[in-house]
This record gives sequence, C-alpha cells and structure tokens, in this order.
Amino acid sequence: MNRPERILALCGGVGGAKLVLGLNRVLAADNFTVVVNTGDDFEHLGLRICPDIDTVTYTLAGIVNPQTGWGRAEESGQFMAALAGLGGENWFYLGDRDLALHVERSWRLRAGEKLDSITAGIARGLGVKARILPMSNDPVATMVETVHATLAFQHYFVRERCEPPVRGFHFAGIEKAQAHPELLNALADDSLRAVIICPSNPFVSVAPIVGLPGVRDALRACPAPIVAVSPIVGGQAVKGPTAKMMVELGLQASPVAVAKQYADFIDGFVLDHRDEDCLEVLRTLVPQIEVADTLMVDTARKITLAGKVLDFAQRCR
Ligand code: FO1
Repeated sequence: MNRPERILALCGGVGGAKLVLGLNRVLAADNFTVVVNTGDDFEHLGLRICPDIDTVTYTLAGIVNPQTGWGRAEESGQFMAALAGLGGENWFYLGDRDLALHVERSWRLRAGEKLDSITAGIARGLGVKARILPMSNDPVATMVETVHATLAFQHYFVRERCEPPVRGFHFAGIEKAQAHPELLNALADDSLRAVIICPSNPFVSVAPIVGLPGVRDALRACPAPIVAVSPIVGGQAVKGPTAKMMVELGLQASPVAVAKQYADFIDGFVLDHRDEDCLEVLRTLVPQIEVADTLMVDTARKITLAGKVLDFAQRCR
C-alpha cells in the first residue's frame, strides 16, 4: 500500500499561522505536520510560555483572538488585573483562559514530560488534527542584539515594543539543541510531497529552525520541493517588525532580502503581486517564482493561497 504523501510547514507565529490555517483546510489532517519555532519561548511568572506553538494551536482550533492573532478569543483579564493590583509584572498579557494552557504545560514539563508530547496532547484536547511539532524539545532562546543591550526575544518584542534598533541575533542553546527527529526524518523521507516555509520573519522565526544542527543540510538535501512565501508585501511586513529589522540590518525591506536568507535550499518563492518589480532580481536567486495575493485578509484567501502554494510546489520539481 502506498504511504500518504506528507506536507511539512515551517512556521513562526501570527503571520505564518494564517497560511497554516489555509493549508490545514486543503490537506488531509494526517498528512500535515507544522514545525514551529520555539526560540520565542520563555519563562515568565514561573510559567513556560511558548507563544508560536500556542498561536498555531489556537488558530487551528478556531479559538484564536481574531483581533491580535495570538491568545484566545472570548478572553477575560481578571488574572492580569489582580496581578497588577499586587504590583506584579504585567507587561506580558496572559488572559484567564490562556493562563490555563501555560499552567498545564509548565507542571507537565516540570514532571518530566517532553514539549512535543505536551503540545500534541493539548492540540488533541482542542480538537486539532494536524501534527504540531516544536522544532526541538530542547530550549533555544532567541536573543536580540540591539544598539543598547542584548534582549531576550519577548523583552524586545513586547516589553520594549520592538523599539530598540537591532544589530543582530543569536540563538542561545542552539548548538546543543537537537532538531526534532521527526523533522529530520520527514525531510529525508521519499513520501514528503513539499516543504512550505510560511510567511514568517526569516531572522527570528525561521532562522532558529533552520539553524538547528543538521536542519540546513537536511533542507539542502531534501528530495521534495521547498517553497517559501514572502512575509514582506509592498515593502512592509504584514505583521511585526520584519521590515524594520531589515532596514536596521542595512538591508532593503523587500522580498529579495527574504529570498536571500533561503536561497541555498529553496526551489520556489512566492511573492505578492505588489512586489512584481523584484521579479528580475528574484529570478537570479531562486529557480522558480510565483506571484500571488499573499495578504490573506480572510479565511477564503488563506485557503486560496494555500492551494496556490501547493500547486506551485508540485511544479517546482
Ligand atoms: N504579544 C504582544 O504584543 N503583547 C503581549 O502581551 C503578548 C502576550 C502573549 C501571551 C501569550 C502568547 O501566546 C502570545 C503573546 N503575545 C503577545 C504574542 C507573542 O509574544 C508574539 O506574537 C510572538 O512571540 C511573535 O511571534
């Protein structure tokens, strides 16, 4: 009997999760694995917070906050209000329902369970059928080198509102961390149909995954087509500080700078039709290019883009 063909997506938080939702709608759940960045994870108030895993989980469960793209819909803030009343640290918002997840994960980690199994259990409990896989069970912490100081990712992103200009990044613990074995196995498996790099920040969402020992080499050697979708549209990041970071790093805020991060392993690149002026340069970097509407402002457009990306991937090899 033929094994089902599998699709692998590499993803960060809010931006990438939109395409993951579209892919999830067009694919059979048991064929779809999402490998999620855990470089944003941190310890806060004694809890282990995994923002990108939770964003993907809530999105696929249909319970993500539609205004923010992270946290839960129909949320309440009694815990935060009470914490503020005690003079506690309240720069990082933890809604009451969301808090349950962090408490559940934290005690299970402390009891010795691995992050992949906890993530799978929570996703199952919320009715998610796709496989959500942390990039590693080992801790990796994205550190943002700013002109003032080196900051842990959430301190830069939430507490400092991405304001300090960045000079670079490093990923503490990455050399010793093991890429999730399912990721490395999937990349070498001949039943893999495509790898999709979601429209996530290339420097802080995708780079930690690709930077894990063995992953970049496995991507280069992967027999399946690898396609990346640009998170930059019309010179702007759809969400988050990607464009600002590019300028601060001395790069042009354009899909070209994104493609350069992946040029050694991708077979195809999807850019928005608003960036068609980059086509000529992109053709010198990537074998195949597809132009699409990548803004994904509603569910229908997430599904349409997902279908287009999958069709394009099949034409790439
Ligand atoms: N983002 C914010 O901008 N402010 C917050 O207070 C905040 C809280 C938060 C709590 C749980 C969670 O899963 C995500 C949360 N995020 C918050 C989003 C998150 O920090 C970022 O979107 C990602 O780390 C970037 O991908």
